[in-house]
Formats: sequence, C-alpha cells, structure tokens
Amino acid sequence: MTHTKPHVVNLELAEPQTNRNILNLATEELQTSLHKINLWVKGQFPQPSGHQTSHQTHHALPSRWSVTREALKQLTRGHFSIGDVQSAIMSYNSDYKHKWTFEVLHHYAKRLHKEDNNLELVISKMAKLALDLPDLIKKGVPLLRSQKPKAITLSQQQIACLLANAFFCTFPHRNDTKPGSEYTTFPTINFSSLFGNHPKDALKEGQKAQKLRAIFQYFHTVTNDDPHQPAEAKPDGVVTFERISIPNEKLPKWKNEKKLLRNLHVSSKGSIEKEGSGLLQVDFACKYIGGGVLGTGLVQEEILFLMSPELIVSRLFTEKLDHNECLRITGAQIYSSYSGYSRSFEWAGPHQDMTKRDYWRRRFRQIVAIDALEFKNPKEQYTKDNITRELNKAYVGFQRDPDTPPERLPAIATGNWGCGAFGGDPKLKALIQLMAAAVAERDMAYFTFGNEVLATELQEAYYHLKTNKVTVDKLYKALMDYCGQRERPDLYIFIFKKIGLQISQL
Ligand code: AR6
Repeated sequence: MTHTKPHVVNLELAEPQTNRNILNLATEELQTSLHKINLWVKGQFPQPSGHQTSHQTHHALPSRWSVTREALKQLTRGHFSIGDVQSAIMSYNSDYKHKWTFEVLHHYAKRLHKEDNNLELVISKMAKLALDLPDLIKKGVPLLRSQKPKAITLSQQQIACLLANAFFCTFPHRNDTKPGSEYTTFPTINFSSLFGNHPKDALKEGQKAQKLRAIFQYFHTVTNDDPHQPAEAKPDGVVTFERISIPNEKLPKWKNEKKLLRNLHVSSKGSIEKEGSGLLQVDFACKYIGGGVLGTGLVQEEILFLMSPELIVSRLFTEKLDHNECLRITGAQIYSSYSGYSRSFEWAGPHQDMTKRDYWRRRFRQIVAIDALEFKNPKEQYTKDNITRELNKAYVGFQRDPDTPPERLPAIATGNWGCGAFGGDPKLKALIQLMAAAVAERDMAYFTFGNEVLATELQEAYYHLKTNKVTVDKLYKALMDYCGQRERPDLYIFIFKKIGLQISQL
C-alpha cells in the first residue's frame, strides 16, 4: 500500500533544537487529530474497516474535506446570510442536524454586530483562512498527552487558521463527548456549542452573544490586511504551549520544606491580566483547558480565553490535566477588553496589544493554567490529601523554568484561585499559593478582586508570618492540625496560635 509521502513539517519552531522545550516532531506519535485532518484533507481518511488500498480510499470516500471545501468556498465569495453560514456548517456535520442550533449566532448578527466591522467580509475572510489549512499546517500537531511533558509552538497565523476551522466546526471526531469515544479526555474544539443556547443554560442568549463579539474581534484583527495597522500590533509572531508534568517523587516533601515565605504584594484592586502584566499570570483553570469558554462558562478562565482567543487552540491538543500537571502558554496576544463579570460580562472594545516580543517573536506574556479541586461541600477542602494536592498543583504551575535564571524570574500574579466556581476558601488558598511560591522561590502579587477584608487579613497574616520567619514545614503542620479540628476557627488565628506567635491583637 503506497501512501503519499507526508509533507515536510511546516510548524514554526520557536526554540533551537537543543532546547528541552523543542518538539521533536520527527518522533512524535502521529495519531493526532491534525494528522488525521491532513489525511482527510487529501481524501485519505481511512474507513473504519481499514481494508482499502490507498487507491480505493481516494475514490470510495466523498471526502469530508471536499464537502467542507466546497461549503467554505461558497462563503469566500460573499453575498450570504447567517442562515447560509449555518447551512454551510451543517453540510458536513449532518449527524448533528437535530442537535445543533444557531440562535446565538443569529442574535449576534442581528443585535450586537456593529456595521463598521463588515460581518460578511470577516466571515468570508475566515472561510479563506480555514481553507488555508493544508498549506499552513503540513504535518500533524502532536497531542499534549497526559504525563508526557512537551511543548508545541505555533505561529499566530497557524493558530488563526486552526481557530477558523474550529469556528466552522470542521474538525472531525471532536463533536462526540460520550464516554468511550475517541477524544473524551480532550476538551471540545468545534465552536458549535457557542452558536446555540438552551433555555435552561446558565447564560441567556444575549449574554452568550457577548462571547461572539470577542471572537469576531479576534478574527477581524487576524484577517485585517490594512497596511496602516501598527506593525507592533500585528499577529505575526509565535505562541508556545507547554505541558508540564512533575513526577510524584519529585514533588516537594511539604513537611520537610524549610523555605521562608517570599515577597507578597496584596491588592483589593486590579486584575491578574492587567495589573499583573509582565508577571506569570495564573489561569484559574478547569482540568479540561478553557473550561466553558465554548459553552456557558463566563468566569476568570473563560474571560481570559475570550480576550486572547489564541489560548482556545490549546483545547485542540491538550488532554485533560492530571493532579501533577499544568499548561504554560507563552506569547498569546490580547485582542479585546471587557467589563463586568459572569452574567454582567460585556465585550468592551478592541485592544491593540503592543507588548514587546522575545527573541522567538513571542509576546512577553506568560500564563499558567492550574486547575484547583472543585468542592461541592466546603468541608472537603480541609483534609491532608486535598491540601497536599492543591500545594502540589500550585507548585507545578509556579516551578521555575530551568532556562530562566532565578534573578530574572517574574513574580506570580494570582488571586482567589479555586474560590469562585470551585467553592474553595480564599484564606486557605492564599496560604497554599504562598507556600508553593516559597518553595518555587518566586514572589507573588495577589489580587483579591475587590475583597477588601480579605486583602487586609492576608496582608496582616503575611506580615506576622514573615517577620517571625515562619517556614513552609511549620505552616504545613499547622494546616494538618487545622484539618483535625471539629469546629472551624479562623484559619489565620489558629495558625498563629499553633506556631506560638505572640500577637497582641489576638
Ligand atoms: N483577576 C483577579 N481575580 C479574579 C479575576 C481576575 N481577572 N477574575 C476572577 N477573579 P473562578 P475557580 C477572582 O470562579 O473557582 C471556570 O469555569 C474572583 O474572586 O473563575 O478556580 C474554569 O474553567 C473569583 O470568584 O475560578 C473552571 O472550570 C475567583 O477569582 C472553574 O471556573 C475565582 O474565579 C474554576 O473555578
């Protein structure tokens, strides 16, 4: 059986071959959705029986890609309605004709879309961009599989092309989330879930349509060929996605860690993404990266991903995160600004990102996705296993990249990680992050997101712990004692007493 020789790898690589982060594409497993897409683009997607010759395969299958290509080509010619976009998407997704609805897309087009951004023009350029897939991505992008630390670097143009395909729901095998189906351990990537809405959904149609404003702003920018656009704002760099896994035996032994707390800056005002710019920004993640960004979620992680849609592409290749893993993303650009939060969220306009770029043309912006545990019952968080798990998770996210010298290590910008949708206790989580930062030897800026009481309490607690040179192991032991309490006294006062701090105001 003769197969067409795979095209030469055309992923732009941001790091030199000697760097440990580099993708060794030659040895990557090729069982990836993108590899399959390449076959599918060439009409070679194998039948489930797998008994055909390549010749038969060419002719037996009216390839999904050829149907897709025809549908998208129509859109590149302009003169279409949103109904036509819907029909185009459904033409190669007919299995979902009774499942997918498009009222949010229609809502956006009718009520939210501004005439100055010609929607038809943007969508036709997006179709063109999606059709560039075979030219822009010539080899399968490897999957970032569980427990396999690895990095992928893509050009912003490749990301835009992949996201245009996600918008038009062209990725095969990625719509079925039933247990046992091929990609159940991966997040979804096709945008179908953004277009429809159910009356019982957490967001109303109009609220969900705000997400589309951010998405279209992104596509408007990446397809913008206006020569007057400032060169610094152009999305012509690269972005690195790195899965980090630390084996259990290499995780800190918390009860023996003698490190002192590092510097802490606490503020009740400001946000991680704005005031924390230039620092390592924490994404309060879901283990399925991006959480509900393509559905009804609209809290910290989803908003982050909507402001920087390049982050969404990580859903294509990042398998769900395990307890000892995180995803670190370097170089993503910001395209929009927002106001409000959750149900009051609104897209607030375009953002021109002039952030400088590094040697590899990545914007100086690093985000680390760490997923906290979700506590339906708040009591569950005060156990040795759960506290240790959260310490480990934070440590994995904060750990220094061995290539960065300690003196050039940015501080961490974080806040109430795990304390909104996931129901955690912010006083406990702040302490856990502070301990993990101490072991990772990084300073921290903590944004309490308007909670002034928490800001004051945290500042005071930190002051006493720092001036009394309390080490991580002591804090860990005090936390373990706290877990054993029947009642839940104030966490910080309990710890001070346990450690024997003489504090006059107690
Ligand atoms: N800057 C600083 N603090 C913030 C910001 C911000 N931009 N946004 C929110 N906060 P949450 P979780 C504060 O609920 O509990 C998503 O669906 C604010 O106090 O987003 O870890 C993910 O995909 C807020 O209450 O994080 C996961 O599935 C708190 O941070 C899940 O939610 C927690 O924000 C994660 O839930």
